[in-house]
Amino acid sequence: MAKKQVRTPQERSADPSVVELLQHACDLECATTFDRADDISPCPIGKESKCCKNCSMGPCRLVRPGQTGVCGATLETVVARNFARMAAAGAAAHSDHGRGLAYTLLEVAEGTASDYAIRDPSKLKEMAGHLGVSTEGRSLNEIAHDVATAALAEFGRPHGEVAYTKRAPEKRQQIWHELRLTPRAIDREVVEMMHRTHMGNDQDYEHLLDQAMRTALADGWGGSMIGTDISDVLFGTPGPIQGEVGLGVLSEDEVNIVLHGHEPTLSEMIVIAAQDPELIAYAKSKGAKGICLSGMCCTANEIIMREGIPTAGNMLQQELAILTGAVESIVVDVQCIMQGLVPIAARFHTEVITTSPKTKITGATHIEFEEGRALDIAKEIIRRSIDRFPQRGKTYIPKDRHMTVPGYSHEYIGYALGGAYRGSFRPLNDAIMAGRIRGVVANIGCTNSRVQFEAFHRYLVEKFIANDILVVETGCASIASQKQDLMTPEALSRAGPGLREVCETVGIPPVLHLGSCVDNSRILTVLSQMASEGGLGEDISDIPAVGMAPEWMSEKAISIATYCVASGAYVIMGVHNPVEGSEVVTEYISKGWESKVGGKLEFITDVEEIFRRTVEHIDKKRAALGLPEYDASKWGRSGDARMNQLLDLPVEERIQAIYGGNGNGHERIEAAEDTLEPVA
Ligand code: NFS
Repeated sequence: MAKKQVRTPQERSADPSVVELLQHACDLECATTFDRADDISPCPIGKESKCCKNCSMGPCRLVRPGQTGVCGATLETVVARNFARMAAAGAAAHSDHGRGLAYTLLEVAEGTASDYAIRDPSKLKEMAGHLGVSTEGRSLNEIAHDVATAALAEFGRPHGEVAYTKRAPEKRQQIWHELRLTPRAIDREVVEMMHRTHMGNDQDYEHLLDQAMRTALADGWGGSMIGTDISDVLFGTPGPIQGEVGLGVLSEDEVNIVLHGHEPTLSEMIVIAAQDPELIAYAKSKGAKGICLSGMCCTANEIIMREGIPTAGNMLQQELAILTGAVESIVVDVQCIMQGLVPIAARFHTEVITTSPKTKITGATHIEFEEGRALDIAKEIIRRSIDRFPQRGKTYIPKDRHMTVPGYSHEYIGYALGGAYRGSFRPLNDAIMAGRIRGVVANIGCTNSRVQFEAFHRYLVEKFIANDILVVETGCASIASQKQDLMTPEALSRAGPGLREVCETVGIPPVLHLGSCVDNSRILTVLSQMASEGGLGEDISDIPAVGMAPEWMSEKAISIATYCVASGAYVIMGVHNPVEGSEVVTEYISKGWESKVGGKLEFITDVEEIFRRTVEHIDKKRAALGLPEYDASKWGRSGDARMNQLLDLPVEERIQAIYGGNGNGHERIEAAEDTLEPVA
């Protein structure tokens, strides 16, 4: 038998601070997800999705040409069913998160969750407009009550269609209607997907995969969008804010509490509780200098963009945070939480605290969160964490912290581009039309211990901006870029000349942080607004843009990819192709979906190929719109960079450079004066 290959820390990670901690883990003989990935080779049959275990006549492994399952299911059916179930699970996770927030809003309106408040009334009114709730002469609480009720009804509405789908461009809505892809109710699509993939139902791969699109659309334009909107209503719509990222944000002399998971309801309360003078004094009484909160994964995105709380890291850094020995507690709610946290925490003084009624982990402490007692529970969690501080042993915190400016909601992008009264995407469309910005990439999704940590994110994002492609990011991908200093004004020195000019003019970095993974719905909104603005076609599929998740791992990423495709986007995913077992299905989700909905999904594992195909697609879309060919040499002669160069020149030369050689400013004024009639 071939010996298992064990990767070196350098082969496992492109992030030097992670390499350092992986070396530390080796010294401590502490196994992490990277060790487990080396230890368990992926099942070759499952990896290609050639296994069906949807009934007890199986599991059936379809490994010979033409082989079918015991029921007669073909390879295409099995592969399509497996993929469709992944999309349904992802859609369920995001949407249930959205539903949780809708219940919180309802409690706020009813006065049973008094620790929360409505922080963005205008967003609430905007939601009311989308959901058909009247606002005229009504109190905020009355509106919030009806908005929450209407949002909850979207999950199980018996008739009609998911209301937020009307936020898509007209043309997109028509495509969905013609193909019967418009989701009817959020839960209904997930349930129907599970029903259809049960033994003995839908056995046509195209039909199954089309329902996967409808289910995913119920996520993107339903559950996730509701999640984003209500988070903004309750906790504030994000705007740019300065923060810090990296495991180095953990404090040597304060109580470290890492907030990990997804839903902002708990984390926002802990942020408030951590400022309580009594608790700070209590921390000091235990020998600590104070309380240091940091975020992990999507919770990190939620609290850095609204509260400026530093981000410790992304998905694959959760175990490593504990390995620093400096973490008193890691407080988790739902999603992307590794069970591996518990045995690692047992080696240190760290307590793993689960808080969601939906998630318990054997060996962790469970303190169940209730919206009605939110602040009290948050204080209890902090107190417990402080109690652990005196048990802290030797620490090993990497010196890795980076400045960042996250928090670009679509509202803020519109404001940055057009100002408070004329918020607009016009300047962005114009910049793309002129070719200053070649196109847009949405780089999203996870990190994955099967591939070198962050290697693809780091390489691709840097290369995109150098080629004048604006990058927007969410989730763990965004944390990778923040650790690479790509979300700062200084990052403009790494951008191409055209992109740099635009970013300098409007004052944005070349890589924009749009939030957590449910906030991919913000990307749908940005794309819809760009399509409606004019000049870039009439639909999302016309825009020179590509979505990607080069290091994806979760089913949520499959749902996101599928709703982006169904919304008209080209989406590239890395790591491996989960439908590899069937060439027919692989072809269908690419060329088949493209001819049907204008978007396509491809799995590409070569980083250069991802770059090449992205640029090819962007340039193809530019050509289809009749836009000028991208030419970097045309740009870089305006904006702050140009002004700085000009300031070094003598005045005459400066004027010459600004107004051009043939007819400079002075000459033009003189020529104009010659044409004037002398004054009598
Ligand atoms: Ni998104 Fe957020 Fe990260 Fe992947 Fe998990 S944290 S919801 S799924 S791993 S990006």
